[in-house]
Amino acid sequence: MKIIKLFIFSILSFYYYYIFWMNYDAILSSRGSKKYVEKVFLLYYNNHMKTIYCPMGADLLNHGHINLLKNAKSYGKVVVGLFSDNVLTTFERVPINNYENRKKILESISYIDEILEQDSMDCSELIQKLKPNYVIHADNWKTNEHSNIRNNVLKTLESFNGKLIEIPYTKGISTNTIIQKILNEDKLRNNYILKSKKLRQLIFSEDLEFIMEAHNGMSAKIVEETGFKAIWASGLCLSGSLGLRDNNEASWSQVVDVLEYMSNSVDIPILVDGDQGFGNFNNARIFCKNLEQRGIAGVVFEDKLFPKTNSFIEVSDGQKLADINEFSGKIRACKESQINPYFLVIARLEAFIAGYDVEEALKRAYAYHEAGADAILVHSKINTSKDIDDFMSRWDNRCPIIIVPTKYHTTPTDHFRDLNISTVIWANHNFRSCIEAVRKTSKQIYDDQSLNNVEDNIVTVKEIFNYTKEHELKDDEKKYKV
Ligand code: SPV
Ligand code: MG
Repeated sequence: MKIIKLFIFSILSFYYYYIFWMNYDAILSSRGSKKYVEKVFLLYYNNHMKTIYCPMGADLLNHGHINLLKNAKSYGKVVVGLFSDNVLTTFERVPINNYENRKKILESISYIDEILEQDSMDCSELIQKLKPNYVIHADNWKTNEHSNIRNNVLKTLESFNGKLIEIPYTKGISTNTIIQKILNEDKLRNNYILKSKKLRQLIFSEDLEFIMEAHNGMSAKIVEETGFKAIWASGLCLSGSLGLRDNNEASWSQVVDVLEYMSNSVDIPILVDGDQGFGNFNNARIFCKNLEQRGIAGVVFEDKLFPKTNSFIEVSDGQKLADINEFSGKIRACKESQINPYFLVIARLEAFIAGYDVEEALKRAYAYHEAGADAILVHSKINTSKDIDDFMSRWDNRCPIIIVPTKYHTTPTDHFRDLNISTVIWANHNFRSCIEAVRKTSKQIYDDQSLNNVEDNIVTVKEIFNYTKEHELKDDEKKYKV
């Protein structure tokens, strides 16, 4: 027995002597006995602790990584196989933090003892080299696209009796989830910018373009579904649908409330009829700010006085125009305060409506363009295109011209093309057709005291569900409802 003990003691002594000798220089180069003890302890630790290998990308570190590393540390010495930039690029995307950055961040984590660069998604090579006692990984690779890598790990571990420990995957905080959140936020912001960009492209395009009226969320959806590239949120129709006069009876915030429903209902841009801006330059720019915040693409302001009167209503002493300088200041204030660089502020000429000639209209158009208006809307209430023809024969095309041919609807559309008009607004026809349809249906049911004669002439209830995407809520209920 004594001999056996002596034998074991000699072997151990030789072993420690060997470690000491192999690391002689390193130990002697450290000064002080504390350092010496630390070094010897470290050598002992490195040679006796179990080795844990954790492969990871650690691009955006989150508490899922920390949880895994803490777990690994409880088993022994933790070696991280940190994927090289090449590996991350091939299996996911160009890393947000490059290898050097990722390594530096990991080096500050006390759960990690060593970091090795791993130049392949497959872990077998490093496992063969390290012969770790354990590989620790989150359990989601059992079922995701990395299951084949897991199988290789198991096979390699088998050859030297190593073990795979899988810890529950920390849900909802992966690098991809974080990136998706950032992208979604960006998408939201860009979506608003994009809508203005789309409207700008439409108005500045070489071709004659068309914008269709809508007055609430549902009519906006239908306009989009039809194929129109943009929506006119008509002041007349929006206030009319609220049962109000087109005399600024709806406050600007009530208008904004309806616009929010419309904007949330569609992906195509909305051009808003901003009347005369609900007051002075300050009221107009506050209105613009609220439009921008709701993803409205642009606004048209008319050079009249508050409260405005619809252009087709005869006023006893005539429609009154705003002072040209006051209105120019309003346009300038809105242009200078916009945040979305593509947001459009369009000046609407009411000179023809108020009985002025083409000279007055042109003078104002130049001034408003000079003040920063992106385009000019020329309005007319006569039943031929004469006002527009006169204006266009003198206009030097310094910015696009938009028209609203409600009263001169018999003019062929090709004529507007020939005039080099940029955009035509079909300003109120959906709302007028709604009134006609509602009137007919109401009357039929009232007269018949029955629904039987209307059923075939109106949409089904299911069509309402289709427009409001009931099926999506059903899918979400499966996902979220307990
Ligand atoms: C609107 O649609 O509200 C308009 C165009 O401003 S018009 O009614 O023709 O004045
Ligand atoms: Mg209007």
